[in-house]
Amino acid sequence: MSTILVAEDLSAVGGISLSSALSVLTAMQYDVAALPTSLLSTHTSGYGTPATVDLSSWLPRVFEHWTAAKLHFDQALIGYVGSVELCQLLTTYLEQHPVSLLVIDPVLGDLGKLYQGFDQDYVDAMRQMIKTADVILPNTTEAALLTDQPYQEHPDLNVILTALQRLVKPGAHAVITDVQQDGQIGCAWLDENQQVQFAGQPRLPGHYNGTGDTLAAVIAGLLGRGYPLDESLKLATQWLHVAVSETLSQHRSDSRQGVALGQLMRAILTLK
Ligand code: PXL
Repeated sequence: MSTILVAEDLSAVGGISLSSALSVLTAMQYDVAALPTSLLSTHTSGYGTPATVDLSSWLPRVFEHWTAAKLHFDQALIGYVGSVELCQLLTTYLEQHPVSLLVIDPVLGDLGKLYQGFDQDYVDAMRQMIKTADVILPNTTEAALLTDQPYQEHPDLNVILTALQRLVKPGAHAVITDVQQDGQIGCAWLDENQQVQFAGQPRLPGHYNGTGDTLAAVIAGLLGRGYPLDESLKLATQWLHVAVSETLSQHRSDSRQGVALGQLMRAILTLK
């Protein structure tokens, strides 16, 4: 069994981030070290201002303990972090305890806007942190913020992916996760010949919180299990389509809740 460190917020209500990643990666047969980077009563989209606990004085104690206990993680997934200081703490720990695969979802915003509580300093800290990643998974909003370009719902993929590739180390991959093309939504990346590739599924109506968090967990899980990048992105996009379809079919009364995970779990369990 592989070990994976997942560092992102634990939002008690909303079914996103760590709650979703823990389910997905456990189903994918990982031993998950679930490290909350901050505690929130809900996520920050739609419930008003959450009650939060800043964990920046706890994290160094966690890392000290893990170091003393000689713990090793095979891979890591970083999602929503929450502050510049926390980004720096995580980067330092992972520099001192390298993993064989580091996936970073540089969670900053969505639909052209920064999430509540984030500012330009935080964008700069994220730009620093992604230099250490093997794979980054921004959405189009985050891709624009990281590359300092105005947000466009339909950016020139060649231009923006090339700009993102300049922000990561050689050999690392930048993948934009919410690209819309011809009625489809999915992932875009540059292949080894610098050609734009796209893996998409028919776009279903609505906007679902936490889709990016769940997608990132699935992609990190597949890559760690040895699936090549293109196959991982195709499969992850198909499975997220299944999850969003299930969510739609539930006719939920509270649209703030993250995507349904039941059918996605079933799909994951078909993996050999
Ligand atoms: O899905 C991204 C995300 C993660 N974590 C928290 C959030 C959001 C988006 O709103 O608020 C706490």
